Amino acid sequence: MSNSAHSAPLSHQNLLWYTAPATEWQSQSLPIGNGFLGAGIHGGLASDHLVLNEQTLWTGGPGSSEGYNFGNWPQGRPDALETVRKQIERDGSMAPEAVAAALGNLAYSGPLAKMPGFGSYQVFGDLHFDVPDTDGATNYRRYLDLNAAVAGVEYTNAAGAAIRRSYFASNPANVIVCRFDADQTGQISFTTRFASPHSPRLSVAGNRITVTGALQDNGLKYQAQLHLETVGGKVESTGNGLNVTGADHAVMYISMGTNYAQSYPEYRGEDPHSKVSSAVERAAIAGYDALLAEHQRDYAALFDRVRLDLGGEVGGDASTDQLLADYDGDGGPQDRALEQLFFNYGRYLLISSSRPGGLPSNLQGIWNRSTNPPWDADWHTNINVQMNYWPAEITNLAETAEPLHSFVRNLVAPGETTAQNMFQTGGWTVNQNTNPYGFTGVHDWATSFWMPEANAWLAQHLYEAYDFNRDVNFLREHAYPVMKGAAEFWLKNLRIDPRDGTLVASPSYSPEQGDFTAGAAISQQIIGQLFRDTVSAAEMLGDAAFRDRVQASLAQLDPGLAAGSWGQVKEWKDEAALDAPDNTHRHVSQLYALHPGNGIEVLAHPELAAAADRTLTARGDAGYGWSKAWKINFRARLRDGDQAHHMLASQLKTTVMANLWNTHPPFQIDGNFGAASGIAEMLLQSHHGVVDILPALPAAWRTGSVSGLKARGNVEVAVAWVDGRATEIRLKALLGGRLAVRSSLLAAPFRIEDDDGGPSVGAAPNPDGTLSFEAAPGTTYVITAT
Ligand code: FUC
Repeated sequence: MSNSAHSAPLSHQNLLWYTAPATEWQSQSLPIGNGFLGAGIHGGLASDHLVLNEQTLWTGGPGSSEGYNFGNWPQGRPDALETVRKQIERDGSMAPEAVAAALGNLAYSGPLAKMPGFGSYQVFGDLHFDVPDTDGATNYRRYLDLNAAVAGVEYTNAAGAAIRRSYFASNPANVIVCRFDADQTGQISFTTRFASPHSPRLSVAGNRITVTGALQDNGLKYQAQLHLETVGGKVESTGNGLNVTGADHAVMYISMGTNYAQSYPEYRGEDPHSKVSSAVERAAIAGYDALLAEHQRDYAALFDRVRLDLGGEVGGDASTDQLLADYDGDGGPQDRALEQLFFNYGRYLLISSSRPGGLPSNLQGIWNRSTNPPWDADWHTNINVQMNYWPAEITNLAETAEPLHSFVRNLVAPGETTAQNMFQTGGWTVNQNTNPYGFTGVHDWATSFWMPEANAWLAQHLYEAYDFNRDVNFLREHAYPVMKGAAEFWLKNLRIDPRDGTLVASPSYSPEQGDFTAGAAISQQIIGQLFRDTVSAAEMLGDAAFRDRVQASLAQLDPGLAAGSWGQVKEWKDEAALDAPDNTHRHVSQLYALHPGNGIEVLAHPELAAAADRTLTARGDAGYGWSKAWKINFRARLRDGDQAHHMLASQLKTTVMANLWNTHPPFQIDGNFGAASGIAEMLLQSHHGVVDILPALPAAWRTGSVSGLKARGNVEVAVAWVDGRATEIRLKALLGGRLAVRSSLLAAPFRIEDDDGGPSVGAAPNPDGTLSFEAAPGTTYVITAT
């Protein structure tokens, strides 16, 4: 990769900044996070405000005052499922309300009521820093620096001192660090004020504030500690906070914890006190500079792996809200700058909300200001939590997917009980949405309660992780048990369809519209994906007996890929009235096989690609933020760069807020991650055994470069392009073995050599235009035009 392709100043590319304090949390606050602890920073002058979060602070679950049964049916309903299946077989379909009456948890509550004991993600509290004498402040700026993972506020006070507040969330130290300083002595004065809806006890001892309590609903214990260090001035207790007057600078170390543990069935672990105490104590001993250096090493080790240059450049001194307001998609270098920033921000948000040992990133990552957040800020499993993890592997952040993998492994035990309770079969399953307490059963909301295919959709993430890293140990220990349990469930829960003798799921529901039927496209495609992946995995691991069983069912499975009357991919097996060209529903479930599945091979099956294109065109650009983000990925997989870019532009123009959070509306983080994935998929794909370079490059991205993306097979990819054509491709074969690559660069004379200038590997392209060669482990191959 020519380094000159990366000459754009990264600081410019990677800064969100504003000229006024945030006046609203969801659209303006700036998030920091270490995968466990988070803060939404407002940057107010007279009172700065941090909305504090700890990702395990959830109501519901065992011990909930509302009662809790993991969503399982309280009494056995031995005939319920069979009755629904027979009725669907007889009538062809069944209304969602009728199915919910038979299979939902209506026994617990009325229509649209929340499932008792499901709980919701809770804000930890609001920390304010009240600052005296801020009148007359000038040169105000607040920012979030994605290169450093540090947020800050800067201004000049009336005395002419330059004041700086810096905030970061350190993963290794498990603390949020706040530092206030100035370029003159004695200028730092403030009073802390902590408020929480959970009625904690607040105590102050020396320079330490301790916040302790237990959630009223489920008794979950929580604690926060803030430790203050100052130089100069004086510190006094206010009884429930600390007051600093005339200091030269002040540093605060904040840690939070609960006694939640991800362990079925109790979900309780140690009292948080000692973990929280030792985090702040160690941080105070280490001090600000050492913590910052450690934080930046930790963060850069992930963030710096990928660099994207789309030719972005900010003319003048436009702040981020200005960039967004100016954006029209065709606006040249400044629009490219926003697109780069949006991609980098997606990676920043994933690193900040999902780190090994924690829970997966939820509908809001880890950021939440409410006790009653939208959709409980839970994990929706009919696309949303999956979308959060689409960028993890391809943008070289495999570590961030660990929380999802262990979360899914932890769903197996409760999911086995649900499989028994509701389906009377083995294996495991989970439905439409889940919480940190193993909720694998069902709600009662007719149009969004049923999704047993979520077990397979989640298992796909573990297999994909293997496909990227090719670590057979990971496959054996982590992925395969989850996949096998999901496959066992489906082997027992498919029925022979009297219409054509294929195997179908029933009842089957295409999120979140229409009637229940048998064999809707999404059910069939997801189960087909699971079965194909399981066959490959079983093959690899020598589980021949299971491989044969799955293979036999796969041969009989309806693949869910039929073309309909207007050339679309049919959403339902019997074409329904809703499957019409004017249906613009946000879920495009019938294209699961295009993305994130790999059941539609666009180059090998142009007729399927055309049907997918027809479907997508009919669905249009409408939709909430996440839906637009999905469409970037679909269009990328269809190798249609201009349409993919059009959807990215549509998202940036309509469903992105000033702080660049995606909005559904309201704030929902999946669209941030879906867009980062979509941008990566425009530049690199590898889902059909070929490392496909620039498969969907839009005209708007004429010249640019990207490095550090990952392809399946454990290959790190860099590419530079000029005028829409790749000029240099670098493939680092971390594992080695047979590699196949596709690029327009291979259509003209080219050279391929290893990066030591070793001899050309020199193979001629295959008849299909791809190039394959045997890669040596750890070697980088450079392909250039001659
Ligand atoms: C799915 C979507 C909704 C929303 C919710 C959290 O059910 O259909 O639009 O995103 O998840």
